[in-house]
Parts: sequence; C-alpha cells; structure tokens
Amino acid sequence: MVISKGRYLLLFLCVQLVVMALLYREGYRKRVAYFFGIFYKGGSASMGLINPHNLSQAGDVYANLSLISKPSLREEELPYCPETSPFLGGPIRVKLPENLLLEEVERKNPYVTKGGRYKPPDCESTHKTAVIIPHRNREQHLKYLLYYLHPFLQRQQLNYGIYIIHQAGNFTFNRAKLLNVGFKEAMKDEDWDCLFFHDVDLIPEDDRNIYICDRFPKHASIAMDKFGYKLPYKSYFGGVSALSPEQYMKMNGFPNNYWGWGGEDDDIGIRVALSGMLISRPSVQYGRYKMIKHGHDKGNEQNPKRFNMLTKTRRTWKQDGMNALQYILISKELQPLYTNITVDIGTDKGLRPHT
Ligand code: UD2
Ligand code: MN
Repeated sequence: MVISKGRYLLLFLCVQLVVMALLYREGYRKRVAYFFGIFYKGGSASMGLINPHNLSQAGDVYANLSLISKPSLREEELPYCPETSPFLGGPIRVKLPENLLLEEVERKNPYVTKGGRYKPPDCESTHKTAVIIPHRNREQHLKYLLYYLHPFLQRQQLNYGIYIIHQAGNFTFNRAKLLNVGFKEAMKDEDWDCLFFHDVDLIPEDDRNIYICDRFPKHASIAMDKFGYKLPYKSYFGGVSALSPEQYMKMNGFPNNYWGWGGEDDDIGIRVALSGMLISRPSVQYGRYKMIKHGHDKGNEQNPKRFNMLTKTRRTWKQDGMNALQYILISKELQPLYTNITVDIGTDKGLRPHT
C-alpha cells in the first residue's frame, strides 16, 4: 500500500514536470521561471538585510553595480525580476565629490540610455517609474542628484526614466505647475505606472526606499536631515512624493497658481485628502534624505498669498489642476543622463502671446 502510494506520488510529480516543461516551451517561460523563483527564494524577502556582496564597500551607492551584467538571452526571454532586488545595499553614504563631471556620471552608469532611461539588462522589471524634477539654475545640485539617483534606481531593478522640467525665462518660479507639465510630457513618452516628483536637492540615503507607487499617494521624504530626520508636521507633503497616474488624475494633479516659494506642497496634501485618499509613507528608517545646503533662489521669493490660498483649496481644486494646465513646450532634448523639457509656463497673468 505504502509502495503504491509512493508510486502514484512519483507519477504525479513526473506529470507535473512534463507539463511545466511543455509550458516552458510554449512561451510561458517567464511565468514558469517566476514560479520556480518563488521556491528558490524560499519565500523569504530579505529587505532588512545588508547584501553580503558589498560589505567591504558598505554605503557606496556604486558598490553593487558591477554585479549587474547582460546575459546572452534575447529581451523577450528574460525572466521577471525578483520581488526583492538582490542588489540592494541599505544605507547610502552621501558625500558630494568635488569637481564632479557629468561625463564621469555617464561613465559610471554604462547601461543608462539616451534621455536618462534604464531597464535592467538581466531581468524584466515589473515597475515603470518616471522621476520628475522641477528645475531652474541649480546645475550643481542636478549633477549630484544624477550621480546618486541613477545607481540608486538601478539597484532597485526598476525600468525608469529621469525628466528635468526646466522653467524658461526669469518670471517667478512655479514648482507645482512644472510638475504638472512633467506629468503630461512623461506620460506622452511611456505608460509609466508611477511618477516620483523630486526636488533637485534631495539625495536619498537608503535604497530600501523603493521608488514604486503604493495604494495611496506616497510621501517619500519623511526623514530629512534639515528637519532632524523627522516629519515636521503630520500633513507635510514637500520634497519627494510619488503618485500613480490614476491617483494623480483623481486629484486633478497639482495646483497651477502657486507662484514663488511655499504653500504648493500643503495644497497638494489637501488635495489628496479632498479627493478621498490617504497619505502613504515608507518607514522612517528608509525614507531618509540629505538636502544639499542652499540659500534662497532669486526668482523664487516667498509667496505671500499662500496662507490665504490654502484656505480656498476645497473650492478651487476641481477647477485648477491638470484640467486647466496651459504651457508652451519650448524643447525636449534627450540628454545622456536625462530628458530635458524646457517650458514656458507664463506668469500669474497667463501665457504670454507668441512673438
Ligand atoms: C521646500 C520643499 C519643496 C517645496 C518648497 C516650497 C523640502 C525638502 N522641500 O523646499 O518640496 O515645497 O519648500 O516651494 O522641504 N527650484 C529650482 N530653482 C529655483 C527654485 C526652486 O530648481 O530657482 C526647484 C528645485 O528642484 C528645488 C525645489 O524647486 O529643490 C524646491 O525649492 P527650494 O529647494 O528652494 O525650497 P525648500 O528647500 O525650502
Ligand atoms: Mn531645497
């Protein structure tokens, strides 16, 4: 009896293997590989552990990149990337190297392609993330951010693209409107499933802060050095945040009418609540950032109307946002490390006529 039971079990296993093999041949390769992957990993995600590969270079954001290589498979044959990337290293030591050149950043990131795009060469990523950076006159900060962000995202095995949204002209800066432009232009390129809205001067300090979207809009920069690595107040939404296209459209994007410094981040936080969503956050251990020290920019003076405007968000959010966005696209260039979008967003009086 015991013997015959054993035989049946063996027969059953053989049938299973044959079915698997057939599926594999039939082009279900990825799914089967994924299935085996689950067993292989033993189901234990090791998010809390420091990868042993790089113990000697702990904290160096470039430490694990040399482990990434291109197998001799065609792109459609690549397996899905594992749930947890094997290249994560945990905390990152942030130092700002003197005399850094963009060419050096290019050299250190050989798999990044034109327009600042990347796909893992060894597996198919299940995440497509665009990073949107509002910018004017902060070239030095941009260089440092690119130096850290590219390897950071590659360690997370993401399919990603980096967009710089450059405000043309000298009129007062408008961060939130630039982010709306970034959303619109990035979505024309690709069906991104997550957008990270990222200050140019914030460097992430832990690669377990994964740049993917959550069920609710995510505020990622919850522990910044400038606020003593604590959230300054509960509804705070400034710095780095992440929304899926659905979440973004549900709140009608960001406001277009905050000119100058301040207020727009709180308005965005209020929109999240008004459209019936909550704020999601990473753990404080992971959501850590260093802000590169800077003074006040010319052309981004404090917006004195911000407190008054914030009392009106409930009445204005449905009228002002993605549905009222107007701008003139001046250029879109595919640079080696990023896509540069230069845009005329006009002034508080509206768009200037073409000349
Ligand atoms: C805080 C928030 C920021 C935003 C701002 C108020 C943090 C870390 N960030 O930043 O998200 O809500 O307050 O508006 O608390 N920029 C330029 N050129 C300029 C001016 C601004 O590129 O001339 C961009 C750049 O990406 C910068 C961002 O706008 O990081 C925010 O401006 P900031 O860094 O001067 O303001 P800060 O640090 O008080
Ligand atoms: Mn700043």
